[in-house]
Amino acid sequence: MSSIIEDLITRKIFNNRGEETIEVDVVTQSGFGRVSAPAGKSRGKAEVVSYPKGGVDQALKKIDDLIAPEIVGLNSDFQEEIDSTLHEIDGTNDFKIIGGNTAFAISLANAEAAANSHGLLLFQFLGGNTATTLPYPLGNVISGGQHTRGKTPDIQEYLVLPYGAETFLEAATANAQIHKVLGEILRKKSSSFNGGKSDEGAWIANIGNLEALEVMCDACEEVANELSFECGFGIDLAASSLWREKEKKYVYTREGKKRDSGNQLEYLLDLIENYHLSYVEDPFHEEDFESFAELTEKTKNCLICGDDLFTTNNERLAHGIELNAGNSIIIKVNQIGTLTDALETIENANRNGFINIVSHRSGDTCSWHITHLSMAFRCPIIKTGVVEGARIAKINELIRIEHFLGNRATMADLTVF
Ligand code: 2PG
Ligand code: MG
Repeated sequence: MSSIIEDLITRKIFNNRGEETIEVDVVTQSGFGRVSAPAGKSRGKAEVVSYPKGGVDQALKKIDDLIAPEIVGLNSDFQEEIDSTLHEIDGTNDFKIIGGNTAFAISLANAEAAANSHGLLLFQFLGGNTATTLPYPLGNVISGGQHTRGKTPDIQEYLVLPYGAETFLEAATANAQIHKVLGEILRKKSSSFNGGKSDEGAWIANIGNLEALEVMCDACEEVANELSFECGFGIDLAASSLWREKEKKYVYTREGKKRDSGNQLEYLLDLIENYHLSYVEDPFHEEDFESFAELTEKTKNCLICGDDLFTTNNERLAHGIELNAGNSIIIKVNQIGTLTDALETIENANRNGFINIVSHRSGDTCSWHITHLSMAFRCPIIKTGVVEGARIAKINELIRIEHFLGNRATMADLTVF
């Protein structure tokens, strides 16, 4: 059994939006790993650069010319060495030479190849025998903002979080049912609703921000009563996309309102209280750590989560921890590049009581690897949609893991609610 890397095989494939993306196979003497990279639409400014100039084609060329000669022959068991080699080859602090998505695909495919070389599943290899806790699925069911066009809510995502479920399968069932019930409610509500869905499989409907929250309440209550457990919900405002720096205001086009930071804070406090929100992601723009801190201080039993704010970057998280800016963080490995970089951030979050939420991207493939990361690194929540192929690939993988673990499987502890 050997984990020595024999080959890197690369190709261009497509994500769920039909955009080109990179796929990497890492072949060891006795194992194999395959990973393709996701893509964001509402991207944080501090994210690493996805591809070098010239896009996926250039990234593939860089692998052949620069990366494969350095990586082939190394031992895939030593993830940190693989990842630091990628940093050395690139030489910049934002992966602009080889591309963050190139680093992401090689780094994760390497981890899978190492696991496979040892005859282990990825989550067992990275997390050991005690990695038996499944995350709760946080799933987008109504889309708005930059993920849609036309007359839709200003808020980018309305998400369900069935934190009362006792198994992952129950939780996934609740999310799928809420999605279905919402579709029925929206159909009855408006004759213009045509069943359209966003990249993430969430409904696209001609409704306002508050109206969307009302229908979320109704659908969650109906399904919670039917299944006899609590189903919470929340929102991702992706507020950087609402923020106009010149005016220093959040512009809500659909609502016809503008809010300065103070008004935004009041608005959010009202929403959290009136709709009992369990989750609020990116409530302020990506440089406003102070407002994140104020909102966190003034709310209870609600996750205040930084996505564009932190961009999985440990330095940005460290700043957030200092200020108490939030209590949870979105982990998207391709925002930072390698598994080692992401793990550093995850561990820092854990040490400081921030909840880690491993996440898909709006542009994604059927790669299921983030599910194994959520298990291995004990992340209590995974944000990965409810329906649509790239989302279902991940949901189904967690159902398989739960089945595989049998009575050793437990659900994460979400005592925050
Ligand atoms: C987000 C994500 C995923 P994107 O803002 O959380 O839902 O969107 O992948 O477009 O950055
Ligand atoms: Mg987000």
